[in-house]
Amino acid sequence: MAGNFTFTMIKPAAYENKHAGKILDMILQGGFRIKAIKLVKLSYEQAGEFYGIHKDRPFYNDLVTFMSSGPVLAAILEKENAVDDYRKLIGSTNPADAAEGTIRKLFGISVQKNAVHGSDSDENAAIEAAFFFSALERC
Ligand code: RTP
Ligand code: MG
Repeated sequence: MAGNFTFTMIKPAAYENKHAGKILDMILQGGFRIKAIKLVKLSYEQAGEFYGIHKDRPFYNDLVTFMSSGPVLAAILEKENAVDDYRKLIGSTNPADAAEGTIRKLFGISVQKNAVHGSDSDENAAIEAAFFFSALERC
């Protein structure tokens, strides 16, 4: 059965460019409920741990450097079928390939600066949510 939550981060460029309010509005209008949220400045080491699954990929160092370059707005989002529905709302990894009206199409400026992260499975949503939030911080 599909899980009922996913994890997202508004990435440093989108936050810096003042898109967080518009992105959160799209998330809420898309039927997701915010169950936890906070602004976090990751260290290089913390971002590296979060993206450990990509450590052998050529873009790993650039990705970790970028994700630790400024604050990210991290959140747990609740909805039926949350992981798949959120990936539909954000669109393809490369904003140039993302469907019209998706978050990455509207606010992404490159493959790296693609506005938001979204978990790719229920298992990773649980791991990623626990990386950022304690039980006390989750509604
Ligand atoms: P995310 O994890 O951020 O939601 O993105 P995703 O599943 O769509 O993409 P993934 O394959 O997990 O890659 C994680 C992030 O790494 C950056 N990336 N750069 N330069 C490149 O070729 C490249 N490929 C991926 C992207 O910022 C992507 O979101
Ligand atoms: Mg991914």
